[in-house]
Order: sequence, then structure tokens, then C-alpha cells
Amino acid sequence: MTLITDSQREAFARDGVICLRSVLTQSEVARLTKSIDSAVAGIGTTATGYDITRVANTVWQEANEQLPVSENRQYDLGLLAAYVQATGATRLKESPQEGADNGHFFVETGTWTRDRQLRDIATTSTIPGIAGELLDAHQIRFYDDQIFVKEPGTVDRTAYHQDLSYFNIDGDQGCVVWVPVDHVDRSTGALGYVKGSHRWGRTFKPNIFMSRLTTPDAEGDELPDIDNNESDYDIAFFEAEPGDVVIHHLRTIHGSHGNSSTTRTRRAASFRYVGEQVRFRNRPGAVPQPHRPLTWLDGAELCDPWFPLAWQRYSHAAAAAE
Ligand SMILES: O=C(O)CCC(=O)C(=O)O
Repeated sequence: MTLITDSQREAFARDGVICLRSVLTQSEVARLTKSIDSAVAGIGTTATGYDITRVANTVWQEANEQLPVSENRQYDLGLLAAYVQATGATRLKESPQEGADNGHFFVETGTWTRDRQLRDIATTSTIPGIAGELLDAHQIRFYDDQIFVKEPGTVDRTAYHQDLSYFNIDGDQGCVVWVPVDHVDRSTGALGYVKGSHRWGRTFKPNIFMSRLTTPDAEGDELPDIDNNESDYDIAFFEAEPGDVVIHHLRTIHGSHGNSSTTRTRRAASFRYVGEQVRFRNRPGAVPQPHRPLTWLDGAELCDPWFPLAWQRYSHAAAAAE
């Protein structure tokens, strides 16, 4: 039995993105929702969680906010503030109506390393098998996750970007599965995907999400200004229900708007998977990983428990040899 159809596989190869319906059960969605809620409740108590809106308010000296005292040590926020101020980069945000701008954007990286429930869904649900079929892989390993929550009235957008340059890997056999646990549409911050951009044959520098500003030590090209010129591109936005997933290729360019609704939170987990052809790489500008040791040399296979094996293609030959 296969998990995806030929036409879904073709759409993924052509567009670099696909939305699949009712992939997770309601029980899996409920468990994932708990994990996301507890990650948000713990923002500031872990090494990798951030209230992006609060950081942006501080960096751009808006709303009289201060950088919070917290445990996070993934980024040097003082250095970031100085860099933003030195470059004069602008914050990427919506201009909402008065009073509809007090939501916050929360992000945490690597929640799986401390949350068994989330790890189980990422590594034992049907999602890794779907990734394996889409990537034509023999094995799928889980690379990492991120939690993305935009409360009602969140002004911060997620600048268009390409995921590969944020990850310590090299290769094309990888995908990202965005798993919303709330109904999501454009007004609450559904992601937009530039169709076919995974085939542009280019690697783009990572940016800091709350601005188009790219990190100084990163390698790659500067991304064109898609954020302010969306109508020039063929961008797919998917309305989705809890249980649906949107899967994009590692090189597909994507971003999201704020959450302009007044009552609906947009909560999602983003799971990243790689096939056996992908190799480790200490990539300049990749997201720092204080939640796990990354001690491999460039070119190493990802065959360590820090990249859990999540799926293997069934092989008749191997089964017969058992
Ligand atoms: O949810 C968002 O706004 C960003 C998600 C994202 O960039 C991703 O899952 O790769």
C-alpha cells in the first residue's frame, strides 16, 4: 500500500509543495496541540524558545519593551539588536487597525528533544512514510522541529525564506512538513509557497524572519524581495484543518503574514525530514542548535540517534533474508 498517489508525487516534484488532507488522527492532533501549548507556556525557560514579537519590539525600540530575562541562548539578542540598528533594516510587519495588534509570535526549535509526545508524532505517525515516498527514499531520518504560534492580532510576518540554508545539512533529498493544529487560512497566517522555486537551482541566505535582513556570516544569494511583491510570483496558500499537513521541499521559498483575526490563534509544528542521500554539513549561518551536540564532520552520514530513524522502505529481499 502506498501513502500518496502518483499525481500527488508529481505535484510535489513540479511545485515543491503539496497539501495532504486528514493525515493525522484527531488524537494525534490533540496530543500535538498539548505539546505546542506547553512549549509556548515555557517560552523563556528553554534554550531555544523565543517570543519573536517581544524581541522585535525591543530591537526596533517599539512598545517600550525590554529583552526578557530568560534561559534562551540560541542567539545573542544584544548583538542582533546592534546589527539591526547598524544596518537600518526594517521590521516586516502588518499595519493593523488600532487595538488589533497585541498578539505575539512564538517560536521554539528542537522541542522533540524534551517532549516525548511530539517526538512520537514526528517519528511514528504516517508523516515520515509520506516523506519517504515523496522523496523516493529508502530511509527517512528526522532532522529537527520548530513550533510556530501566531496569536490573534500578531503583526509580525515570517519573511520569505528557503529552509535549506538554516540547516546543517547538504543535499536535496529533504522536506519540511508543516502541521497546523488549528483551522488556518490567509487571515490567520497560512504559509505562502513560491511554486517551482525549489527548481531555481539556487541557495539563498537565511534571514531573521522578522525582517528580510540576512545574517552576515551566511553563504548564498540574497533572496529577491518577494515579501513586498507577492503578486509578481505564483504563490500557493492552502487553507487547512487540524489533521491536514502541508509539505514543502527544502529549497521551496515560503513565508507567512501575521494573524489578523481577532479570536483565532494559529498554532503549528514544523517537522523536518531527510533521506539517506543527505549529509551533515557545518553550514555557515545555519540555526544554532544548543539543544543537541553537533560534532560531526562535513560529509558524515546522519546515522546517529540525534537524527532518529523514522521510516524505512519495506524490502522483500531484506525480509526474505531474515
Ligand atoms: O509558521 C511560520 O510562519 C513559518 C514556518 C516555516 O517557515 C517552516 O515551517 O519552515
